[in-house]
Amino acid sequence: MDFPALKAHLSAIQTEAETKLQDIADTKALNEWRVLYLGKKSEMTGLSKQMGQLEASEKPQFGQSLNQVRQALEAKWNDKREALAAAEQSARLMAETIDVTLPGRRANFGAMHPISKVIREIEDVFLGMGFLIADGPEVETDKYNFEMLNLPKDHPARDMQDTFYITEELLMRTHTSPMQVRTMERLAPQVPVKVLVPGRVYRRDEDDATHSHAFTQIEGLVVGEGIRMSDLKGTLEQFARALFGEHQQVRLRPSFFPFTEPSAEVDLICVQCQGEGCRVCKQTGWIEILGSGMVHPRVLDMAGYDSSRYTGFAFGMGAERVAMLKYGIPDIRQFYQNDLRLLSQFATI
Ligand code: 2U9
Repeated sequence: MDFPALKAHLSAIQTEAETKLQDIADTKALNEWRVLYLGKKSEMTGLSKQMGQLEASEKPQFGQSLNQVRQALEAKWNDKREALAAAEQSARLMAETIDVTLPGRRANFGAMHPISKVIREIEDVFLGMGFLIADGPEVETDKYNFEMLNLPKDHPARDMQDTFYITEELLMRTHTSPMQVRTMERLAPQVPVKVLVPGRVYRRDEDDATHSHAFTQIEGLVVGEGIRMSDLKGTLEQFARALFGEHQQVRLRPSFFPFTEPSAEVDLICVQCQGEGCRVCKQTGWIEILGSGMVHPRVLDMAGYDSSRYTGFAFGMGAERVAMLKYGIPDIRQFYQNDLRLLSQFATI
């Protein structure tokens, strides 16, 4: 090729390169463009190799033209690169835009289970009266679950029909009382003993609306010098008023438990009809909520408290029963089904 032909070729390359550059819309295509028009194997590099064919006087001129075109294309490439980078950045910013005026999405908070709620509330009442709270094993020994509570070997409560046995000696506790025994043993001969024991207990019962083979008991025990039945009544009255309202009264009815003597069932004024008489209280105006009594002297002696010097009272209740009465829940099984429609009603926020 002679000088004019080479110059024409160079100009054609420049025109083509500039036209193609206009249509480029992304970085990848821009890089390919650079390789094609400015790279080692580009037509322009090919042209510079043909410079040898020119006259000596033409060479510098053509060399200058080559440089000008190369610089011009480099400059355009650079402008395009900056323009593309700016466009890509603003596209990214648009895509990441957050509308800070949108209302927040409410998090799905859990709620405390009604049984836990009742336990906490009752714990608070007794903590306020100076009780300590204790918990202990659900798998117990025959000794602590029965023997130490004056339930001798032939007692019907020990029957296979009523108790989940693991071995002859080990069983699922049928009440939380073993923990009161353990607390007495730990503290003896120190007085007073004032302890509240909430916890899960197990009985071989048929499940129905008011019974469960596993439920939650809350038991209390006070031991000291001069502890009397009136202390029992006053303490339980305090509890009843804190949970069910200042108007509450407690009524004691004679009963029997092997570990207390005398024993009493404790009634409250019906929470449904306030004593008028309704279906809940079977028209009596009262509902049973606790069992209680003065600790049997044999139980005190076995646990290390001289029964000729010390006396005590004890009581027990089912947390489920308290929750059923307090929240108007008609069936104990609802506590264990974990239906969110029930549970969410106990949310505090
Ligand atoms: C010791 C001494 C005495 C705890 C007591 C009851 C009466 C009672 C039941 C109520 C409903 C259990 O949940 S329930 O089925 N409890 O009636 N419990 S006196 O007496 C004790 C405990 C421990 C050392």
